[in-house]
Amino acid sequence: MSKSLVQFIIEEQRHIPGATGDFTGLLSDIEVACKQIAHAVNKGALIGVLGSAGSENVQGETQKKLDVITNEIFLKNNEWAGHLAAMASEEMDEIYPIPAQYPRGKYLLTFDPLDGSSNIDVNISVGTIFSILRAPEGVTNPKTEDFLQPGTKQVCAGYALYGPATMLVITTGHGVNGFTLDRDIGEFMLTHPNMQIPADTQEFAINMSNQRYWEAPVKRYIDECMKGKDGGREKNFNMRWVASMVAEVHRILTRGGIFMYPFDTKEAGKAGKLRLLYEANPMSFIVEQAGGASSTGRERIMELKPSGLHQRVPVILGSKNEVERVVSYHKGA
Ligand code: P6P
Repeated sequence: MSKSLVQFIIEEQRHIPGATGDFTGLLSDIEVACKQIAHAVNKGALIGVLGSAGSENVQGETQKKLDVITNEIFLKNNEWAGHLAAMASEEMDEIYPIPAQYPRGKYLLTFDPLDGSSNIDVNISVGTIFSILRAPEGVTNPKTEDFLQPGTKQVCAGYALYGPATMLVITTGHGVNGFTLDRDIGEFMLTHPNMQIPADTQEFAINMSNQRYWEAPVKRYIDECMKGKDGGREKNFNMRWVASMVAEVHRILTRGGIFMYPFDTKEAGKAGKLRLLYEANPMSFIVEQAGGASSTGRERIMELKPSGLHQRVPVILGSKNEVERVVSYHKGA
């Protein structure tokens, strides 16, 4: 019988000097939220949760009913236990301070409750992404700027993938471990210990329809992948694009690959599509902990000082040797 997530977290906690169980409690609350989201996503049309909510989020994107429902699930499961001082979500303009009727704790939680939700109505895998930061010392009434910490300050990052199997993948800075939901007992069980990304790959993931908007280094890299051995690379490449970052990252953790949502000139003022605090940073922490790399093309994503709660950044992550090749093309440009 493999280890449950709860047992794994408690055993992990023993490595953390001075651990009070606070962090373990927070991760357990997040786990329950992901189980409830898995249920809602799995039921889909049967419980009338598909389709548009008829509203827009801070990103100006039309919200799906499940965007709103899953955001509520995350808030309700994580606001009451006293582990958090505040939360921030892709689906909310402002931060969410823990309501006065609940105790406050020392952590901050950022999350994208349903990433890739444009896929939900066509039954393609979607996911939840979360990141845990410490509130600045002594801060019990956090402001937005208390969330604006570089990715290197994360104490934990993870995602839930609602696919053929529901999985939870997490890192606390000691490697990456994957758990599969056993619906018969309602527990996430350790099935993918110590996940590692191969340093090399033959698979790239990018939205090719944006090709005319890319910068020269990205155009060069993708052109070489497309030409393979006929264009100077030592191998031929395959392409994937699920339009669900969680699914792409999980594939890369499982068999290698490079995922790119680079800077493009498609919309003025948008540095990229993906959000730093609750997409790029948590996924970068996980990828780096699995031996991969994650860059904007010019800088290590985890070292960026965030300028805003919903800041977007270019993302190039995955197999170390391919990410480093793309970075070298940017240096040479
Ligand atoms: P496009 C989903 O909306 C998301 O944020 C990521 O999960 C995904 O990788 C990307 O956007 C897809 O973007 O432009 O291909 O729809």
